[in-house]
Amino acid sequence: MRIALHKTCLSTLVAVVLLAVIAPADAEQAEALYQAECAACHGETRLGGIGPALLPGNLSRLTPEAAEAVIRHGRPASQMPAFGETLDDAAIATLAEWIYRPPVVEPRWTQQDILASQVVAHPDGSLPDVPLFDADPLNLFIVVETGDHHASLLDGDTFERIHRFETRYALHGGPKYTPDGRHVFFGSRDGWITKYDIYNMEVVAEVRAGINMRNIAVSADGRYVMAANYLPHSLVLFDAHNLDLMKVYPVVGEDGESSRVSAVYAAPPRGSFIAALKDLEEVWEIPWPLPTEPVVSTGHMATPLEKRRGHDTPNFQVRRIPVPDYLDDFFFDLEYDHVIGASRGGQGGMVVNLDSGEKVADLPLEGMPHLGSGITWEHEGRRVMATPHLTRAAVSIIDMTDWTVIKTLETDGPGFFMRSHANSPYVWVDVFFGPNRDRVHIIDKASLEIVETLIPAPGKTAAHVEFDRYGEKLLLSVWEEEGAVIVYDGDTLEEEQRIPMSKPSGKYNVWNKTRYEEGTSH
Ligand code: DHE
Repeated sequence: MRIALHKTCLSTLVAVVLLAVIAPADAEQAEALYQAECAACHGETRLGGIGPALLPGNLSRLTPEAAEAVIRHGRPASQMPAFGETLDDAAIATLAEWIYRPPVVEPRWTQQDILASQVVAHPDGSLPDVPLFDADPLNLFIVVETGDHHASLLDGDTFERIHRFETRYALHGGPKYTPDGRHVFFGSRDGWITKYDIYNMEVVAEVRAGINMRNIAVSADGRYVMAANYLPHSLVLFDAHNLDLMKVYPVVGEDGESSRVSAVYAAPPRGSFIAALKDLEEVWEIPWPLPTEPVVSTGHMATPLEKRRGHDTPNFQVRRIPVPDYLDDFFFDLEYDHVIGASRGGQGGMVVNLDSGEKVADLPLEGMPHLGSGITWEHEGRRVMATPHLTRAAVSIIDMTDWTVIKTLETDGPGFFMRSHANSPYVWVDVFFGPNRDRVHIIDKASLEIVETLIPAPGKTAAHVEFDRYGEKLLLSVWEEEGAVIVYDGDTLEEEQRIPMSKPSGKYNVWNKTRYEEGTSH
């Protein structure tokens, strides 16, 4: 299996450049230091333990300078101690440099490792079925706080914090709810899947699916969880009840070449998981069993299917859909007929029909469209989709009936996340990168113009919005260590409340996610 340590983000690139200029540390000395000071928590082979994995691919979000600071000062609200008083500067620098080096022995994560990692604190069905709080269980928000690796459960009507709990290190991607909204699954970059019982405010089960994971998806009936990994090159299927391992899918092409998985999503109208692959020109579709009895109603997206669409692939088997390019970042139309993908080079996109496998359109989108953040709405009788770009100060708006770009809006810098709600007249897009990262643009869905630019906290990154179930109020993150979540009125755009949080990233409303509401991520 080919294990590639791909450098996809800026901080990793910085790490690589620094490695080239720092005098190489003595490997043996570094290894000995690591074993003496770090291995007890981070694992003898750097795969992680109480602490996160310390491998180059897992450290892509951390600059070497930040790694040095963490070693020196520790991490507040975690078990990471400050080594500044026991190690001298040279030893700290040696360790900080060494953890970005690829390990001599290729890291492995086998089926046995997955099985051995599973912890079931409260077996499914063992906790009470009634929420321990009064809030509307369908209007709750989960807020991920990446500063000190916690998550908060917020009442979506009063915005009071109901519970705050520790999460695994570096959660990434949206947490995924069961259709009744009772349970939520989190995925961490280190491969951990955590199942949390919202009603009882308890972590009920955990399992580690891989070493470097992208994201997870939950089937529309809430019975299965699929994990997408970069390392190893695999998809891993679990029974959602207690996170029991069901199947490991090595991601290998017909020619034997293996691939990282870009991401996996549930496609409820197809009754299947759809995974895009980063190093193979294929999309994989893996069907889950069609329900034999009515499922809990969760809006139009979970209507039980009567028959499989476009194929007769047996349950849990892989249907390979060849595509004309590698898919990095992608999105679906409302019916899940098409996948809209960005090409690996980030200089364009394409639309592929998931039934026929044919490319139906090219998208002339330069500057790394961030299609994973795309949203859609109805505009003058047509469905349009909009996407920010990661390397271009623009938002592109596309007519989904003929896949033409109907408008390119200039912004104050490249953005990361877009959000709206079926009941809101506005789309919110952040300016995530560059000097204007404290700005958020508000686009009018009817005129397709930017009508307002907010600066909620001057000099501080403002990003990622999520609406409440009614589309009336919304939450925006001040994405800083000593940050906050701001509550806005969705119509007047007035700030109503500021809740202090530790580098809050994504916010996820139970109703919007379980109903697959328009304007939010799924
Ligand atoms: Fe993400 C979602 C990929 C960097 C924060 N990000 C996703 C998803 C994908 C993705 C495929 C959808 C998964 C899902 O929700 O199930 N992200 C990538 C990248 O390829 C990229 C550019 C590089 C990488 O390092 O992986 C990347 N992402 C980042 C960040 O740097 C962010 C800003 C900070 C962080 O915590 O890593 C970041 N990504 C997020 C968040 C979501 C996300 C908060 C969920 C958004 C949502 O609203 O659903």
